[in-house]
Amino acid sequence: MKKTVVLYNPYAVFYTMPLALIAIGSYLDTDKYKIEIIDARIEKNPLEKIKQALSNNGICFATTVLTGAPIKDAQKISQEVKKMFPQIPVVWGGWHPSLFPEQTLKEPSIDVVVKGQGEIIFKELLERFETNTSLDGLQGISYKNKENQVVTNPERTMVDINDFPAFNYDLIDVPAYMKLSGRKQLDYISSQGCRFRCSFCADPFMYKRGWYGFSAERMGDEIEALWKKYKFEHVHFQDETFFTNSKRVKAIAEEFIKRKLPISWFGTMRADQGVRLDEEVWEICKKSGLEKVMIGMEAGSQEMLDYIQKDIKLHHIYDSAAKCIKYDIGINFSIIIGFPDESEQSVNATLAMVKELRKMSSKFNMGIFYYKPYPGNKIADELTTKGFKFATTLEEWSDFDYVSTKKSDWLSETQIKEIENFKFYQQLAFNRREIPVLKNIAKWRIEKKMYAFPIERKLKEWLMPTPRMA
Ligand code: B12
Ligand code: SF4
Repeated sequence: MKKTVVLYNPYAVFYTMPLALIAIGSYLDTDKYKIEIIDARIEKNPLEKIKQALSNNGICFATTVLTGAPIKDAQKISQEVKKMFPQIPVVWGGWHPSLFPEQTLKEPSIDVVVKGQGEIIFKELLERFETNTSLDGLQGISYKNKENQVVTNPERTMVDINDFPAFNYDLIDVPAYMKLSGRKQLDYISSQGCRFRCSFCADPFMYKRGWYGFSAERMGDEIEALWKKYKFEHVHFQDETFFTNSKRVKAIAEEFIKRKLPISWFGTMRADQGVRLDEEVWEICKKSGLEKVMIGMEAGSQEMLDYIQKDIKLHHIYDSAAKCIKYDIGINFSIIIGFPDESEQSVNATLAMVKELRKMSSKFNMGIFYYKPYPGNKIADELTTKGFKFATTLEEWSDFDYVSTKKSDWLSETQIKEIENFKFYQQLAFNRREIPVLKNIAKWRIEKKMYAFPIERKLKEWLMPTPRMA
């Protein structure tokens, strides 16, 4: 009889497909295991489903955990599972536990933490559970031994993701995600890791600046087969840096064209990558359906870009924006304000650049976030030596909110108030679907920095409250 492995996705506000769980589930032998992905965003009563699944020869309960609110849900569910099935091991994997394995294991219900790329480690872990063998020496995990002491095994080196089988999307209810996200979209991850070294980002710690991407041919085969099955209209590449290898990008676009796939697609791009991309590649990408890219602009002052080791120049951002306009491609820019000791001039320069970019195209959107120190990088190390106190428990990390508008350690209340007004009015001023008279008032407000009596803002917020992100 097959053993049941439950893979749990904690509650979150967006409906992206649970790719991490699909990745580790697809690597397991389905002749040996019944794999049940249970997603709190989809199931009405996830705990009941978990109970039913684990009652059927359950061998392991595993969950993927991002920092912030998902911790709360994952912790609560792990405690319930441990209460119901004390003999079944509880495993945590993903970004948060990989960065904080020892802290995570302080939670009594968690037995094992898988660090970094999980496919091979998880398969080997299950084999140890099945044969009831000690976890001694299993690379890439931290765990509690029989004496309840935390043991940290050596790290595992990342392997080429081309060695892994195709994602088995049958493990999830694909149409349910499409319905909830409001678009017939397929989430797909074509590469893992990132070669860059931005000093605020956890990726260099997680994947040690390694990067592997699927071959274009493999992606052509997989995406065509998936399209025949699900007839999606858009592919959202969830990679950290999709445009890392321009030859690969060109070949992928050619695969889509060759197979006549009637799809649009989205990918993540660094501003310098956009500048290095040949005109021919831009053209082919557009022809193959490239609809939008996401560019981590981060800051609008060279001083800050250098401080965060973004390794780009301001003109790269404008030059990539110009290319996107030329080929009628949208951009979601991501901006971070309030880095440690960031000067008022730097903050103002960033806001001014956001305004300039917004004026360039109605297809440009701006996501403006406040810097929140997060370990696993150079800035955090520097802050630690200066005495900055990071969260030390799962409970504290579960309250961590990357997108909070309430607090920033390096911005005054007045600055935050102005930035919040700016965020609201730049949306209103440049969104295509807004009422013209409101757009004009908003343009005047951001130009003059006149944010007194923000009645339009209050009205909009009352009519359309924004959902909390974490
Ligand atoms: C999709 C996504 C989301 C989805 C989450 C979907 C879900 N499952 O619930 C949504 C939109 C909800 C989301 C939200 C956020 N996200 Co997000 N997100 C991503 C994204 C783009 C893709 C994740 C993914 O599926 N990757 C593909 C899989 C295959 O890779 P993986 O996750 O690394 O998984 C591998 C290993 O980690 C491991 N593994 C993972 N889980 C498990 C579980 C087990 C049991 C095992 C054994 C192994 C294992 O094995 C996997 C295969 O090798 C990543 C960037 C990226 N490319 O990874 C950012 C990323 C994870 N997000 C990030 C951030 C900052 C956020 C937000 C804070 C953004 C914001 N401003 O709001 C929020 C907040 C999260 C929250 N607190 O609610 C950061 C890191 C966050 C962190 N430290 O936890 C990332 C890395 C982006 C970045 N570079 O900054 N996100
Ligand atoms: S911010 Fe982007 S480019 Fe920089 S290290 Fe992180 S994933 Fe790579």
